[in-house]
Amino acid sequence: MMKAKRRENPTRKERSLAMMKAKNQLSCLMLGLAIACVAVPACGGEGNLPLVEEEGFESRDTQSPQFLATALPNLVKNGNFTAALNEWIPNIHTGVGSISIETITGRGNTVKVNNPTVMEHYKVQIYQDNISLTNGNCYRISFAAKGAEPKQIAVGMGKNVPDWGSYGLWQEPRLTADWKTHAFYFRANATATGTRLSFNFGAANTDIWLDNVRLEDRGKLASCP
Ligand SMILES: [Ca+2]
Repeated sequence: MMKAKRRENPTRKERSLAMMKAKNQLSCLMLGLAIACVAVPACGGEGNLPLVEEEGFESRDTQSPQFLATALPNLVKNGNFTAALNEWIPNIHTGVGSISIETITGRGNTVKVNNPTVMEHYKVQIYQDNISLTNGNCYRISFAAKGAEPKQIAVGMGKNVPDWGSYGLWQEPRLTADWKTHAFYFRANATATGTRLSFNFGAANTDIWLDNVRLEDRGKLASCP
């Protein structure tokens, strides 16, 4: 008798759980595109890993496109360095050190940076300019890298002219001796075309390898992880 009554009259907790579930499902439906569900942790579900900062998760990073309804275009040209350094601009302020292409089994071309001395991050860099940004949109930058020693590099998106002001991205990940993918999200603070996406190695006096640079525009997400 009690059991039958319980089934007909769910407890407050059960009602609350059912409502939360329905709400989440409705949220996902309303969001429509799988990309939106991926980026909203409330959508939950088996396939939707919470995409907070993903530093060091190469397997997750390479899987991430499967969560999207359609693969988003890579705003970075020649991000895999298939065409060597085409589209990229190496910039070594001191004239000491080197930036070159090294071919590695399984990765094809990668960028190899040698920097013998510690200086400011920006003094040894490779960058790509004039990537269009839309004010308020959420962007995801990811790249694979490793260092001969565990050193910090910096990745930024800023103006391509003085005062080099930031468009919302400046991160200083610490590299490891193994290849890892580092991923960060940022919300563009202006609509701009005169941009510079830069990888900065000046503070890392070691050898560093860089590959598979991707920049995706995730659009107007309420939450930019
Ligand atoms: Ca490559």
